[in-house]
Amino acid sequence: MSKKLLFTILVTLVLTSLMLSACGAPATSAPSTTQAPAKKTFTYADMTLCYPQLGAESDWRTANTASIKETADKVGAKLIFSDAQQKQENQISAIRACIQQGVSVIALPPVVEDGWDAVLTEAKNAGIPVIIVDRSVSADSSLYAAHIGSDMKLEGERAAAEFNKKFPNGASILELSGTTGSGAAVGRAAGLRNKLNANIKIIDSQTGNFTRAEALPVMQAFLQKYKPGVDFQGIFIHNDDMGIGAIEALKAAGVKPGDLFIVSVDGTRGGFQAMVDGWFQADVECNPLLGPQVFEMALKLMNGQPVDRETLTNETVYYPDNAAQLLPSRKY
Ligand code: GZL
Repeated sequence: MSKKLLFTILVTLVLTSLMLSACGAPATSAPSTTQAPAKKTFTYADMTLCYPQLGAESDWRTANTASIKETADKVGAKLIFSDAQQKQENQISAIRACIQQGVSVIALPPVVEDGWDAVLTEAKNAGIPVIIVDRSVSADSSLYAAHIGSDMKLEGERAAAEFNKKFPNGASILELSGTTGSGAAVGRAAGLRNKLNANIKIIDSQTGNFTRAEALPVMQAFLQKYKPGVDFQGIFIHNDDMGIGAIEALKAAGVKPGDLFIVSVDGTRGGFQAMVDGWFQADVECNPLLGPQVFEMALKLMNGQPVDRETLTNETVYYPDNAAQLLPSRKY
């Protein structure tokens, strides 16, 4: 073979291979020796979930804590749990400790709406996803992955509907509100005012911080100022525990079950008993059993799967007419 022909063949081969590689030759190119490692799928056994619980102020909170702990045990995930005794600074310290520890996910039940931006930014910078649980936060939604909880404003609107139904010709009511600045109290108060008929007046509102102990003196002070049945005909109470504290003061003042139209929130066993005893005329459901949803979402976040930004619990209103029948089967 002449040198010229050999040279032409070589040049053609080189040009062809250059052209093929420029067009990203797929199938004929030799397999790469450095295949990307298969992406690991995390399981609950790989999960460490941080739950800086806000406190132990109510039966609702006790049930919420139990739901989280029982779910962690059931799925086999590691749980870092703490009780902030209703103090935001304690929740923030607990979150920072979890960030230091490099947990998989933080699930935060915020005691109040404001003041979370800095610590949520720290979690984001550490690459730890945050699920807001139960109450809401005012922080920018880019600072957390999702919210799972109740529609507190709707709960307030449902309470308003009960007063509107009971008092078509108008009335005066008191409000015993939850923790000042909490998403639950803010939402319920707003919802009540959104839907209450104009002829029903809220003549006073004080916080009982969601506890029986703090609601008792508030109700006593109300009874010093206002004559039950005369100055006011009803009370909106933001949770059953405060309602039970208020009942103690009402009893001491000689008020009888049914003298006042009382609407509470949560639907705990204590609330159901207050309906059986005739003290509450309606109890707006607020469900604390969020454990399964929280852990399911946390695992999705660990595996980079998409999650719903907002998951609101489907809830109802409970009434005295079947409270005795339902009480034995109540889960909280
Ligand atoms: C509501 C929750 C409230 C309950 C109270 O989702 O945050 O806090 O209504 C509890 O009983 O203390």
